[in-house]
Amino acid sequence: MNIHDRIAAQLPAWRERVNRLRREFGALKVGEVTVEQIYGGIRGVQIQVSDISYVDPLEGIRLRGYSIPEVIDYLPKVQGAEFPMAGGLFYLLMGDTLPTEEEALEVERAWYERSEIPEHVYKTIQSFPPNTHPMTLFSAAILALQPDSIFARLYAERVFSYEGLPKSDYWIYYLEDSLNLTAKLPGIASFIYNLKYRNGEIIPYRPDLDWGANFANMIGKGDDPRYHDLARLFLVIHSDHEGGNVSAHTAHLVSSALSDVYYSCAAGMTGLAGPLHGLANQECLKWLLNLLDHFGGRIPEREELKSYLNEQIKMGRVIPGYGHAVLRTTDPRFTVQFEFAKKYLADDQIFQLVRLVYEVLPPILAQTGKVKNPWPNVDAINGALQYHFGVTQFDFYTVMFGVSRILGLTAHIVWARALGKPIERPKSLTTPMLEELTAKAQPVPVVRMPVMD
Ligand code: CMX
Repeated sequence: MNIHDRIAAQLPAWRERVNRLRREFGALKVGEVTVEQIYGGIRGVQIQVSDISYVDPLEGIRLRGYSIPEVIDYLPKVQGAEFPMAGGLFYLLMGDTLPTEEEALEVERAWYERSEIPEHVYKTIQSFPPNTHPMTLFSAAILALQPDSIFARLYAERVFSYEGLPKSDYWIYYLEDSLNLTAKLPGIASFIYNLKYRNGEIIPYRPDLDWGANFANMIGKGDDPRYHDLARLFLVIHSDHEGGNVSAHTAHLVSSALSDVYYSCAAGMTGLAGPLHGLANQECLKWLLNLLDHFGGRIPEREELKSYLNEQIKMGRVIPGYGHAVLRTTDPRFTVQFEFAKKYLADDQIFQLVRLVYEVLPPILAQTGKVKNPWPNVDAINGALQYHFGVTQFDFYTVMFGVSRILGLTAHIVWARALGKPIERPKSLTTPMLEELTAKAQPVPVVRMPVMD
């Protein structure tokens, strides 16, 4: 069944489930909000529903209910590959069903057919100054595709016309836009890479390669099947991390105004470009290289590293790649890449450093008593792997993250339209209002629990 029909088949049941909850339990309270949460990044406040994925604090991400190892195990793979095709993952995220090999290949074929990039997009990218960050180019290229939005065109033409555009059909055009956009991402990302760091060539999208392998091929890694597999792994594991992270939440919010897929994903990408979110993977490799430099290009002894890290923490430095707003364990996306590295690049110096930091840093972070999650997140290893395979330009890593993350963002926003979600509009308060409220209350300070080793 193709992806459109798969969603259409699921929709009546999903709509009924959501409608029943709203109809029968609309006034039921789900939680409460504290003053600390209002000022503290609305952390932990349950403000939305995401059925695409869920981050369990102790288990990590589940994509449509499947853990990272399950996703890698169950999704179809091309012959000889260790990791799945992104087409199958896209089908799973969108269609809420594990695809057959044929269904995954159908997405891959649709991507190939839609992969041609309009000339003006290349020109847009080329028009920026040479020192522009690749994430700016990537976001701008997505916006440059916006004039092709089918949803935006049909909405403008039909919504106030006699013919009309039923709200219940919006998702169909969002899905079309999503397929059109995701099909072009390997080409856009690789053009940015080739323009900034290689010879500026445009390598055509090949019908005999899957989406991830095409990306690898188009950045000049045509002769490296192991990197093709790493690209597949990278592009599958970064695709989604439930609905509340900055990029997913932003794209969802923007699309709630019926801004199309291009506007919404470009907005999500500008959020991903922040150092506390997607940019952390470039920061992390920079940090590892500086660390190596600090020790004169050698792997430090365990005790040396310990005292260096203790000093950094005492100075209030944030160590990139460690900690998480939701996770309270080692990120399974770190683990799967760690296993890959142990198998294929155990002797790599940067990987050895990653390994040593992983052994030494968590107890130090835990001893601070304030870091809620002392364990590595996915960014603690991403860069080390790319670096090993010659993708050494670390300001490109967030673009790769973005290529993958848009698979998740589009699934969120297609389903938001399919379930008829309205425009988001939370209410804000003023500080005097809170002061007035607290004037009548007993003090209730937040108690910070020390994190145990
Ligand atoms: N190194 C040093 N201190 C850290 C730390 C780290 N890696 N992670 C958290 N802390 C500190 C915070 O700075 C904060 O200190 P203050 O109270 O003095 O401001 C304290 O510990 C409490 O923070 P937290 O509640 O544990 O973490 P948050 O939820 O506020 O922030 C995150 C989460 C990821 C932004 C933070 O851990 C961090 O900055 N990590 C490094 C950057 C990084 O790896 N980002 C990638 C995130 C991955 C993703 O987006 O999926």
